[in-house]
Order: sequence, then structure tokens, then C-alpha cells
Amino acid sequence: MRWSHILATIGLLTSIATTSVVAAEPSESNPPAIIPVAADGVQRATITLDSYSYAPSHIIVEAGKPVELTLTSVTMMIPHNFIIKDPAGSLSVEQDVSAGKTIIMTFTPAHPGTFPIYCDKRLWPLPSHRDKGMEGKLEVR
Ligand SMILES: [Cu+2]
Repeated sequence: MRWSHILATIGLLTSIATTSVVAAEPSESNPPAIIPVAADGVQRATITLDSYSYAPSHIIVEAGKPVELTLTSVTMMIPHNFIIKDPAGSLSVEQDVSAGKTIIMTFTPAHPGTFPIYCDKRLWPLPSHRDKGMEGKLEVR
């Protein structure tokens, strides 16, 4: 009797866990952030780096105007970086962000497109931070 009750409880907990995972999957953890163009023509945004995420993880900017990102790490120990690479070569950004530091960086995306943002740090032989979910995307319109 008791054993069957325990099994039923485990089954219930498992179904709750499964449900929450499924519910979280279809949408991104953060909605896309449309970065406004300031009066001086600069598109400014703040991105928080944690282990292992960027927030917001999906940012939308306009082509041909400078983007100024404030990268704030909220980790205690783990260093991260912020990489954007266009395989076609129109965009190449790479910035280290040490634990607990804030760094301001600027770049100007020349062409529209959607480019991956990721952290390629890894403690060998563990998976890279990107493999642990530390990635996002830059959408240039
Ligand atoms: Cu990282």
C-alpha cells in the first residue's frame, strides 16, 4: 500500500517536471529586446551575463548604426565572453567579460541578418558554455 503510494507520488512529480520542461521549450527564456536608437544615433542595451545565459538573449538592432552594449557579469568566479560571428565576414565581435565585471563595447553591424551570440569558454574536458546554453542571437534589420 505504502509502496504504491510512493510510486504514485514519484509519477506525479515526474509528470510535473516533464510538463514544466515542455512548457519552457517553445518560447525563449527572454522575449526579443528591440534596442531603441537614441537621439545621438547610438543603439544602447545592457546584457547580463550569468552561468550560463545572456539576458536578454535575443536583441534586435538596425543596420548601419552603432550598437553600444553594456555587458555585465553577475558571476562570482566564472569568466565569460561575448562573441558574435557572421560566417560571411560582415561582423566579428569578441569581448571577454571577467567575473563580476562590466564592460562597454561598440560595434556597427553593416548588413541585415541574424547572427549567433555565444560564449566559447570551457573548462576542458567539460562542454563549452555555449553547449550549456550560453547563447543568443543578434537580429539586424
Ligand atoms: Cu561563458
